[in-house]
Amino acid sequence: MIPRILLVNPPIYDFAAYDFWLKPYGMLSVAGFLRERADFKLFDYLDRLNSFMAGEDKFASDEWGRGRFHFEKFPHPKCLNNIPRYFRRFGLPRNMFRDFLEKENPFDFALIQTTMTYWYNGLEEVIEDVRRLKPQARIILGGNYVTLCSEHAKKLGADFLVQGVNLEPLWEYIGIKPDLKQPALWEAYKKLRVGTLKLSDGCPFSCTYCSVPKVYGKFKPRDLEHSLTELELLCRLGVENIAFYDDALLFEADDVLIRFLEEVLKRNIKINFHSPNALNARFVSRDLAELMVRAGFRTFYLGFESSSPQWQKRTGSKVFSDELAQAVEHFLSAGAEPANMTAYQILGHPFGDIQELEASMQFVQSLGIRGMLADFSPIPGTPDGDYCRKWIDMDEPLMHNKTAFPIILMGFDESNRLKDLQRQHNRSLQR
Ligand code: B12
Ligand code: SF4
Repeated sequence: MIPRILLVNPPIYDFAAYDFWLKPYGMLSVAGFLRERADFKLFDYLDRLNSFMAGEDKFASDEWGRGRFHFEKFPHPKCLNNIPRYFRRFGLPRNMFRDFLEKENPFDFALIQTTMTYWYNGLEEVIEDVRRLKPQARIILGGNYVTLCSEHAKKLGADFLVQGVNLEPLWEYIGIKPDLKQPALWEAYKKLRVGTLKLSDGCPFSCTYCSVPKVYGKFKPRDLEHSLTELELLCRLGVENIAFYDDALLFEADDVLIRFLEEVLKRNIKINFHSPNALNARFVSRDLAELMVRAGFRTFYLGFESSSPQWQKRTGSKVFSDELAQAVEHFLSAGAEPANMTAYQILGHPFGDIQELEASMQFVQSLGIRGMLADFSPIPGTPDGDYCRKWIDMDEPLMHNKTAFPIILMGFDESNRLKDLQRQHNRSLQR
């Protein structure tokens, strides 16, 4: 008998959450390596195609597969009491999971995806239910929260934590040999329209607000054949939109993205690609932009953060303003829709005094594309995150909340004023 493994993507407790191509890709990758060596059942609280949310207009997907989650209002956690926004629980109702567990046979293991550090309330809920209704299952957590807040995660009562990207201890713990050639276990979904891919790990930059360089080390391309196998599987399952989860998708493009996209064209694969995790404008050449548009890229998110040269240099020099302008020009002349191009700018960064955010917003507007204020989440173990100990208790992951931190730093009114200004800029582009 092969072991039975439960896979859970937990609900989100937060002020805001939106299905911006969110998938538990880390957990599905691990499950894929164990394909046919275990019997899997998936419960994804954030699956908008689940019959509970599917069919309701308010949860319908937009043209690129994004949409709203079901939510219930929930009391604020004590430490976030002063944040004047509704606190909510997003995802399928808790009793659906309990009913599901009651009907299932015992599990040997329960794998639970962890994502943002400040989303651990969802894990507590899942762990409590699994412990009560499936006490035989050994609970395993992996992903970003466990990696960045391992001491905190140890207190949640799981049996085993997978920190970082080394999976050897996991294989040893569960006693199954993986097949690392296998694609992620996407077929665990009954119905799937959105998938994710990652062609590489790590990033060559060292931005002072980011955890990626420390967690992943040197930039490393993933095996191209493996990515193509995942792509083919997603196509067979009927996926229409794919979001890349790479941190540096355009780095060493000749060896990574270009080879991948050339195969997409050669195999005549028609799918929409998206880059929610910020492209680096520095690497966008005319030819690369043209290839990306031709191969199916439809939305383009560019990491910009600030037009202030002083801020750019102080935080790692990942991109300068002229590079953003050049990239936008290349994408536009390749045929990208300006309405589908967005530059991210950090809101509530601790060096906000030198960020010149309003000038940055104006600069982005002058390029004819949308801007999006990305609320700053302080991350433990990064220089900027550690600097934030001045204002908040960084050992309490709820305080890393991206909605909360800008309000704590600059006040509710100022944070709202800047968000309104960004909305005005974006509206003026539509005229
Ligand atoms: C994709 C991504 C997103 C996606 C959403 C992902 C999702 N499903 O929710 C988008 C683009 C929407 C996003 C948004 C944001 N993100 Co983000 N994002 C990431 C990214 C690139 C990958 C996360 C991920 O899915 N990893 C899982 C897979 C893909 O990684 P992997 O290496 O293959 O995983 C291996 C191991 O880790 C392990 N593993 C992973 N998961 C699991 C699970 C189990 C059970 C097991 C056993 C093993 C295991 O096995 C895998 C085998 O290869 C990370 C950076 C990074 N590289 O980790 C940042 C990261 C998580 N994001 C971050 C930030 C700051 C944000 C934003 C706040 C940015 C902003 N200001 O808008 C927002 C917040 C959104 C919100 N609603 O609150 C921070 C973390 C912040 C925090 N406090 O936790 C990170 C770490 C980047 C950084 N700057 O350092 N993000
Ligand atoms: S370029 Fe992006 S992924 Fe790389 S260190 Fe900077 S913020 Fe992190």
